[in-house]
Order: sequence, then structure tokens, then C-alpha cells
Amino acid sequence: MEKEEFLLQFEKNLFNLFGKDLHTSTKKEKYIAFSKIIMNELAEDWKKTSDKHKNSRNAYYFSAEFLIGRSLGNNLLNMGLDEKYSQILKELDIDINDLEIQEEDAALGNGGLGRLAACFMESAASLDYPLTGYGVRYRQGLFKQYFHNGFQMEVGDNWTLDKDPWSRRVESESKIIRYKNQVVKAVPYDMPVVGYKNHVVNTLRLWQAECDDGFDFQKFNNFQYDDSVKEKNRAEDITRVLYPNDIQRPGKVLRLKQQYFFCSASIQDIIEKYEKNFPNDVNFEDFAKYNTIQLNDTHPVMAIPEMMRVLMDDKKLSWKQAWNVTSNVFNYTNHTILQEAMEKWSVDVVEEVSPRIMDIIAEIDRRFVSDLVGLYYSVDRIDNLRIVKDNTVNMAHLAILTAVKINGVAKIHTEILKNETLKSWHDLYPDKFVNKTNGITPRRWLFYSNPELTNFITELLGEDWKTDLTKLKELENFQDDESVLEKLMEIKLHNKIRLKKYIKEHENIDVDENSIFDIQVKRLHEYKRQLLNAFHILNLYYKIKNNEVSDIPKQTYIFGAKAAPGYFRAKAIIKFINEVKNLVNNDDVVNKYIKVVFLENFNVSIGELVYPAADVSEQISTAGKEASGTGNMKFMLNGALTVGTYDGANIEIFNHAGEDNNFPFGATVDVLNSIRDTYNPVEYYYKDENIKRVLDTLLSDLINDSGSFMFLDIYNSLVNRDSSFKLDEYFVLKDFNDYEQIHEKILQTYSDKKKWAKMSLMNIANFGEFSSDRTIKEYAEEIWRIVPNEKI
Ligand code: 4GP
Repeated sequence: MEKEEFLLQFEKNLFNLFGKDLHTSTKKEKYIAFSKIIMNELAEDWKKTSDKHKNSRNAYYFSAEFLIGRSLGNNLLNMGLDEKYSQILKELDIDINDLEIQEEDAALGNGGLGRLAACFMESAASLDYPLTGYGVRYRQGLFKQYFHNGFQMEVGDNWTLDKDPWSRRVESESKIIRYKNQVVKAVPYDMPVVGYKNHVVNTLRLWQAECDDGFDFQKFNNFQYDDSVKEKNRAEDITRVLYPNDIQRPGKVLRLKQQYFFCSASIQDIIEKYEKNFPNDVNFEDFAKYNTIQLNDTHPVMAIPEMMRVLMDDKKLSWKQAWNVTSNVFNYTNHTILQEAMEKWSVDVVEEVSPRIMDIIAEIDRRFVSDLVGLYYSVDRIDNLRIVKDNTVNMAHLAILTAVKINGVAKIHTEILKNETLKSWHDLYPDKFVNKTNGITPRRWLFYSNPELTNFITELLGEDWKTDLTKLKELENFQDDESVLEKLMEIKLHNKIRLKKYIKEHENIDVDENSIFDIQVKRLHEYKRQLLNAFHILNLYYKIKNNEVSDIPKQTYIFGAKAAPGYFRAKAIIKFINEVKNLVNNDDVVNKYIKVVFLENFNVSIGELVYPAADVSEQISTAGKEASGTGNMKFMLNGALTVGTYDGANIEIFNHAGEDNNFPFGATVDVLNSIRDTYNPVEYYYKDENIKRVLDTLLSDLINDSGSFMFLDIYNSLVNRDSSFKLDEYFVLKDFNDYEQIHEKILQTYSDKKKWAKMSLMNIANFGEFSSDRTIKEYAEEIWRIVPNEKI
């Protein structure tokens, strides 16, 4: 679109939508009017892509979470229109960045698996794969976090208030969802997923729950206002909130209704499309030839019995025929081995949602057991595998039995699944299990968020690396080129200054851009061990106070983390970090050396400022607990060095970029397994003065938990001998000294700037493997067996 035409359209939109013009409209209004233009601009490609998909084998990504973030900037970049529009807007005296930051994050996910889903969608579009996403259009995204007196507070996130210009409501493709005691309408909202400069636009279809005639006029007339909209509210409740939990799951009927809601709508949608493609002769025997579904964790597992239900009850297939289709369509990704995340629903809850679905699950279980009896399995072995046991439905078991392929998300994670967590299943179906190490999209996490580094790499390597990230390897040729290394550090400095400004503006803390930016951003969970990081800072505080160290480089410790609202200990850790922050920042001796920042409301768009600014990436989970991690990859791509345990994808990062170019530390899974039963953290407490000093702070007046007893709780969880719980379950004290030593090494290494720059370069150069393009290609070739549409 040329400038004149653009201006005309822009003004039209401003007037039609808001009754304003260029001069009277707000930035937010301009952002919306502008986004609508871009939506129009991609319409043709979107339609063409959808039409192409009709002829091919399609994959569908079912996920209860898509943590998308903002769309405008990324869509412009992928369409190759960012510079053009930036220029046109500039001529109108509008800074495109000012408009981009008006957009609310679409935070329809908690963290890991939700952000992964968003990266996967983008990579599939960029590689031209026919992949459609299916999920839930939550009215309220992940809560917004703020701190009050150091405590986490939560407020709702009504992200669609600003009209959501990136969704298209497709009323005519609504579906009816039938629960035991309720019927609701699922209305699809389609979001475009723009491929990188290839004219491909895939679709993310999110369902919203509504109710057609939820308004009772009689009741309204009788002044029963609340009652008159009760049905409407009951329907809308289903997609009102994203459950703010990762890992731990609440056992709520509403949550299961939510899951069934989007699964049922999506299954109906896929089947309907299939039927439309074969108007005269629908043959469900071929269904699995044309369709494959990826279940992102267990949240969409209700899709399995729902598929059986639709095929049998509506399409009149026999059980055998229906099972033959269903058991060839699904695949399942596991994202965590933490037991609390393995979804289990009591039979009466499933029945309350849909008795028919419970019947089907019970029948799947019955037939499975009878097969196993036929194989002469012992009762114990069968018990281990059952889908319904002790009146509880095990969703992972249902997924594994039905799935063609099951995957973990990093090598170590898949091995743990095969050898421990899901061993009995692996014994039964060894060929089903595969590994697919996670990845991240370089478009959002480098091209968009770090344009200076992107341009510099292009200067060095030409354009090709942008569509094949393995070509970054060629950067190794510059590892001894001083001017390149200097430039790399200069770019880092610029990104640190950008973050420093954000910190000043939002947290009112002055940080020094020449200090080491040591960053840990991720959900708050005990296994991720933000506590270990905070203990290290406190130890450093004491060392500086007591002149135990001198002449150390300046350091800025930056945190960003949300805790699930009901997770008391995680919230205690947030309060603790905030107290350590105040202690350090307010001490005029200590704050010459270190500063602490806790970014409020960490989300995707704050991440875009954070990852490029890091010198050190903290990936310090208890070995064996972090399935993969993806933040580790975002930091790596932006040239941070990883201080990390041998866990998740850290191990693969160390292997690719070199242990010498990072800072591995801590006990391995094997070591932890060998001491698990005998580990006694109390010994560490009494034997190690540093540990004692740090832990005693929890009970001292130096920091204050405002009468919440949160710090006592942390203390007790680690070293209270009277506790009936397992002490220090995440081995914080065990790894403390190793962590201290590795931090000393970090400081020494940093004093050699050239060496540091070279290590940073080696990380960027070896990122290729961690592009989600690689991951998606593997899913496409080995699990989904789909091929790219030819270029449009
Ligand atoms: C997360 C894992 O904790 C993380 O290690 C992994 O990188 C991510 O999934 C994507 O695979 N798990 C979740 C969850 O988000 O809710 O279980």
C-alpha cells in the first residue's frame, strides 16, 4: 500500500472506529486503526494459504495455552513491511514504536508450554507447513502482577478491552458444545500466523464460549436482573479465565469443562472440514491419512474420547472403526515430570462434565485391560497402566495409549520419561517414544527484539543465515577478530542501556550499564531455584559488608517471575527476593558493587527487552526437574553466557556451544538420585558458615516478612528437623557452594572482556539447533508426516 492510499485508509479507520482524525486520536486509537490496515493487507495471503491447506495432509496443534504476546511488530517484520511503514508513519510524525507498545500482550498462557506453542505456530508458518492451532480465547489472560510491600498482588488481565484488532470472529463456524447440564456455543476467533517473508499466513483458531439465548426476558421484567442473565454468565464463565497455574493444576470442574469445550469444538471443526472436502463420498477410514493432531500436554486429552463420541454417535461408525481412526490421529507431548502436573480427574467430575465421555473412557480402559490380560500381564503391571483406577482417570495414560508418538522436550527429559516416569509404558510401546528438543523462534527473539545484533550478523554473513540459523556457525570465523568482538560488546551495551531505561522508568532503580547484567526470568517455582540465586546475593552482601571480598566487578541481579496465586511458598520467595533487593539497594557500601531489580509483571513484551540485555543467563533448576527450558535458548541467541545445571536443554546448549563457553555447575541427576534418600541439609547448615549466615537471616531482623511467617516457612522447608516433610527437596543447600564458586569464576572471566566477548560469540554461533524451525521440521517429518505447501 502506498503512502497516499495508506493515509486515506488510516483516516477512514480512525473515523469509522472512533470518530477521530489524525490529530485528535490517541496513540491507542492509532495503533488499532493501523493494525486493521495490516490485517487487511494480509487477507489475500491468508485466504490463499487456507485454500491450499484444503488439498493437503494437515496437522493441528491442540493447546490450552498460546502465550502470544504482541502481534503488530512481529507481523510487520514477518511481512517484510516494518521499515516501509515505519517510514510512512514517520512522515506523519508518528513513531511506530509508540504505536507498538500500545498493544496489550495476548497472555493466553502461563509460561513454558504456552510460549512454545506460539513459537511453533510461527515456525510452521515460516516453513510453510499446514499447521493450524486450536485453543481457548480467554477473556482474562494471565493475571497482571504488581508488588505491594514486596508481596505479589494479582489483578485481572482484560486484554480484549481494546478491541483486539488481530482476531476475526467467524460466527458462521460456531459449534454447539453439550455438557451434562448445559449447552453452550463455541464461537471461533481466528488469528493470523504470519510466516517470515514467504506470503504464508496460517491460522490460530481460539474458541470463545457464549450462549445464544441466555437472556431471560421474563425474569428481567420481574426485576430479577441478576437471574435474567444467569445462563449467559454461566456460559461465558467457561472461557472467562486462564487458570494461572503452571505445573500445579487445580481440580476444578470448570477447568475440565474448559478443556472439553475447546476439544469438542476443534474436533467437530476438523471433522466438518473433512466432510466438506469429500462432499459425495466421506470415508472416515482415510481420516488419519489427511489429519494429525498434536496434544500439547494433557490439557487437550479430552479430544480423544470426544473424537470417539462424534465418530460413533454422530457419524455412526462402530467402536472398532472409530478406534481405528482415533488411534491413528493423535500424538502427545509431555512437558514435565512433576507429579502434581500429571492431570488426574475423579470419575464423578468427568461424569459431571459429560457422562457419555466418561462411558467412552471407561470402555477404552476396559478393552485395554482385556488386551493386556490376553498378553498374560500380571495384575500389578496392568494396574500400573490403567486409565481408570481408584475412581480416577489418568489423562497421561489415555494419551499414551491412544497416541501414535509421544515425545519429551529435551534429550534428558525424554530419557527420564522412558526410564522412570513412564517406564511401564515404554516397556509396552518402545517405538512410540521420541525426543523433540524444544526451540524458539529467531524472528521474535532476535530479529525483532535485537535488531542491532541482527544487522551486524547480516553485515558479517550476508542474508542467508536468516532463513537457516545453522549458518550462524560461520560466526566462528570471527572468534579472534577484535573489531567484531568489540562491536558485539558495544551492541550488548546498547541493549543494556535500553533495559536500564526501562528499569528506571518502571522500577525507579538506577543501574549501571557497565555492571554485569545477571538475569533470571521465568515462572517462580521451587524447582527453578530462584531461592538459590537470592541466597547467593545475600551471601555476597555479607561478604562485601565484612570485607571478605574487594575489587569485584559491579553486578546487577535482575529477576522477573510470577507465582501461581495459590502457591504460598513461591510467593514467600518473591517476598524474600524483594526484601533482599531492599537490603542491598539501600546499603551504601554494598550498592556500590551490586544492585538487585525485580521486574514487575514479567511477560513476553518485557522479555523482548530483557533477553538482549543479559550478560549472564541463570538456568539453575534442580537437575532432572526442568524438562527443557526455552528462556535458556533466548538468552543464548542474544549472546548471554549460561550459568546452569546439567538439566533440560542446558545440557544440549553446553554440548553445542561448549562447556568452556558457559558456566555449568551443580549436582547431576545421577548424583542426586544416589543421595536422595540420605541427603541431610541440616548438616550443610551446621557445617558451612556461609550457609548458616544466609539461612539465619530468614529469622533475623535484617529483613522482614511483615508478620506473614513466610520466611519462617522457607527456613523450615530447608532445615527444620521436626518437619515431617522432606527437607530441602530441591537441593538448594547441596548446590550452594558449587554455585558460589561458579559465580567467582564468572567474575574472573568477565574481567577479561575479550575472552568474554569470544565466549558470547561462540554461543550465538552455535544456536542453530535451538531454532524452533529445526524442532518443527522434526515434528513435521517424523511425527506429523506433513510436507510444506509449495510457495504461493
Ligand atoms: C514447561 C517446562 O517446565 C519447561 O521446562 C519446558 O521448556 C516447557 O514446558 C516447554 O516444553 N512446562 C509447562 C507446564 O509449561 O505447564 O507443565
